[in-house]
Amino acid sequence: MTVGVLRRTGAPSDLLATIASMISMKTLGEVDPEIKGLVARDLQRQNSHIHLIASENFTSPAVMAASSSVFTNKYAEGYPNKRYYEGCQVVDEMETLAIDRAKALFGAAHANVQPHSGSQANMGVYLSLMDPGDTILGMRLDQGGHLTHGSPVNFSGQYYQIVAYGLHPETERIDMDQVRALALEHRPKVVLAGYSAYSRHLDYEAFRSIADEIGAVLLVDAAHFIGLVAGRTVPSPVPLADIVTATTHKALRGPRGGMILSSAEYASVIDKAIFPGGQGGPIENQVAAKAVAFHEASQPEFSEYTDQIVKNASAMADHMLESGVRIVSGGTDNHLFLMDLRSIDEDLSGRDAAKMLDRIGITLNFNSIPNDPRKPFITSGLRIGTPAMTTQGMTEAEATETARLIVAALRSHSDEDALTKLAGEIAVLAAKFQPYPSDWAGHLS
Ligand code: DSN
Repeated sequence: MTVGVLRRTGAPSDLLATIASMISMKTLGEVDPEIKGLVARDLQRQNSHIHLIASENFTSPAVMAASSSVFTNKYAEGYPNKRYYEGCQVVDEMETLAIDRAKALFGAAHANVQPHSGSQANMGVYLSLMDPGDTILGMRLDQGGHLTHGSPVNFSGQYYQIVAYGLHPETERIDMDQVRALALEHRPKVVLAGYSAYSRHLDYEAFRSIADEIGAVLLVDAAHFIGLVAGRTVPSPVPLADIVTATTHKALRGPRGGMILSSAEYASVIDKAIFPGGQGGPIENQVAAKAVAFHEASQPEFSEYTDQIVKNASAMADHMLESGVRIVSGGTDNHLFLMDLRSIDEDLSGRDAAKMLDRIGITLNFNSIPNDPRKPFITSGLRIGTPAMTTQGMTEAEATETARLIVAALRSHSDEDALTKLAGEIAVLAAKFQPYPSDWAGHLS
């Protein structure tokens, strides 16, 4: 029974007050101090470290405001003007705006902004193009690919035949001769280009020509670098690929979520594969936040930001190479690179190194390197990415200094006194480049 009904039936005022409080405008701190405290602690963690996880970033308060807006209350299964629920007039306008902004930003004929994540975007594309047992040609996870590109522990490897390519053993660049040979031998329905740990440009022309040779669909998973594409810092896959999947929360600096761009030919099958094929109701508050991110990414200053991401990654990789650290594929063209820790200390694993660095104020992730002798949960590598540190305001000078601090810490990993001193230097640097004001709550109210 609602407060309004109780009021009309003359219910006592303390009962009315109790019921009304259930939908009152109390703040997070008043309702749930425990969660508020955890938010505050993570804000403090985010504000006090240097952040180098290649897939993370800091969103603007505008993105967060849309993400936590009343659109969270709306069910809108379907697409604009074709919904299974009433009351979608405003949501339709908002989702249409998000779609139009994505199409304009990336020059795509079609955009689906409903995927809850990059993995769901990839699943949607697979559902739209393949039957179980069909073949897909993608990059091996341990060579820089992604779980959804055919890992045996992922749906992609369990429902589809996977043929996997890797890096050339000498150049550590994608071996396009191998890609072509595998394509001709196995005739996959889908040729997939994309990565989560590869530091070089993809050769879209070569992938396109291989896909054309065997009549396959060319899918580019741009989750990692779609932000760099938005800023025009790296070449766009959109003109050459049939379909591009992406996330919105990495270099693009939007809310957590996914999207799919495609030519007009695939629009209808993709939309059906996302809803009703793979998902139910879209998370419209996240769609609104994606729209805000597309707007932010279309501003001229976003290109300056994405150019700086790449400059920072190059500055870090250059310093490491000069310090004698081995970098997979010899450097970087994008926002990330992989360090081979064996060039610092054969006995130091990626996992131990990452934990030690996080403890002294630098947050990144351990990562397999090509042909890694260690298991994926141990590894011999670290992945370094610069989108978040660039949002923190760092440029080449700080990127080089951060690389110096990392190498010094890794070389002194068992010397607690040296690590304590380095932690002090890192804290001073991080304090100058906090992503958010220290006196902010970390949430909207
Ligand atoms: N987890 C993402 C990454 O870190 O690259 C990929 O899904």
